Amino acid sequence: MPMPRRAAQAFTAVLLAASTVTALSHTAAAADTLGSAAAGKARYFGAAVAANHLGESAYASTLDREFNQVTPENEMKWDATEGTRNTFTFGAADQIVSHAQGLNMKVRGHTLVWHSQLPSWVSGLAATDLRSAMNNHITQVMQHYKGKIYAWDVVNEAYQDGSSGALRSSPFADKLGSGFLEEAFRTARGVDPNAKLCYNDYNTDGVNAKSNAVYAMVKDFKSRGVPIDCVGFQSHFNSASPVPSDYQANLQRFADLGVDVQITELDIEGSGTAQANNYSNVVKACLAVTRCTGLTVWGITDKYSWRSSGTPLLFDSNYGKKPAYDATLAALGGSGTGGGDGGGGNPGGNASCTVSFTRTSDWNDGYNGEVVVKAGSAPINGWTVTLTFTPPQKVASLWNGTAAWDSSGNVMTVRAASYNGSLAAGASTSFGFTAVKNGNNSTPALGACTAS
Ligand code: 9MR
Repeated sequence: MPMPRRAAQAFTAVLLAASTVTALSHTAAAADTLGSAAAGKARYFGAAVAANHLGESAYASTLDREFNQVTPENEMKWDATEGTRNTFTFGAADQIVSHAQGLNMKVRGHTLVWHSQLPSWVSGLAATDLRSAMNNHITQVMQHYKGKIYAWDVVNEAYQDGSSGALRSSPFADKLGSGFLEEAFRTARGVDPNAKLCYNDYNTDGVNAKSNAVYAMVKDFKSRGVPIDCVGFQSHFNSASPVPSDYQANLQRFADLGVDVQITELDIEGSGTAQANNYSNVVKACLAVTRCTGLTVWGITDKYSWRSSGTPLLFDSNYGKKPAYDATLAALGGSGTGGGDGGGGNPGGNASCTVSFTRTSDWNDGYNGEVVVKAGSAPINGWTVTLTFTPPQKVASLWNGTAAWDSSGNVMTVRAASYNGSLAAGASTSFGFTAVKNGNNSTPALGACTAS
């Protein structure tokens, strides 16, 4: 039950006597971020980053806190680096690289040879000229970043979707034939022998005609000594393109060819428990494959996702951690989200819950909030709810739940208390808190409920 209003007011008055009101708990365990948890499993956990958002403090602080690898989302592509022939512009990409280097984050170079985001001057060239333009582009860009990039997507998305197993039509394939792939990789090795050289594609995440074609290419390269070190699986998932049931087996068969594999552009449309479970499965598949060396999500916040309306990422538009975040951290063996299901998932597989928020009382510089948690159509053993507060608002006390705070001090993750986590199907419980407004009267953003 909520604290009686009079008691809450008295409590608040005491707190206000002190000059600063601090939040309940900021305890940080060792592996309580994606990057540190992944490092504990000898992996990296990265994000695609856009240079033009680095000046936004919540964006940068989330990046800096959670991730230990970055991929420039657009800044290293051909149109960004060589829009005019032999005039190279690296400003935006340099910004990302120096940000990453300052924090010891790995950088994946994306991408050297791709049919998309290709300036029209390239598409207009005849074969001989195109070959020298391609090799010059690879050489100049890799030279500029030599020693700073752990892996390059040397060639991106060269194969067709569907059952043909053929190369897609592109200026490179059409004019140079399939040999352009080999040539690109050989040129790249000559420029920076220490960078890992990767092939990267989408719709190759399960065993299918397209991934079979990539598999055959890698096998051929390996047998003939053409340099290739890694294969990136983009892993853009939604209901039309779900996480394949043979995802892990597919990663493993590539690894067995003697290349590393990485999840390079992970995003999964959806929300709540379903999205969380999908993320968890992807992470577990990577961890189960020894040569799966890391995962990169294709963006930090849903706000800036290339498919924002599908809310495919781990942080919501206010940088609040989503259930998918908690599930990803748990699958990585992280400990920041507390007890929960210990990463084991819920036994029934269909546990779910919903939440609603009410301001039960309100006064000059404070209010009491109540969150009702209701189990879905199956019984649940625990629940987690995230509330994001607008600073300088602070929570002064909480009852009927256990709170943990993120490092910004604005995102409160509440788990069930020892006595109100188990709910019968359709049953409800509630927790409450007293917030001190500190001049800001916003209502906190309520995240989805995660059940276990
Ligand atoms: O996220 C990128 C988006 O901002 C660009 O507009 C788009 C242009 O093609 O590219 C997006 O990134 C793509 C990546 O470079 C390659 N794989 C598919 C990604 C999503 O479209």
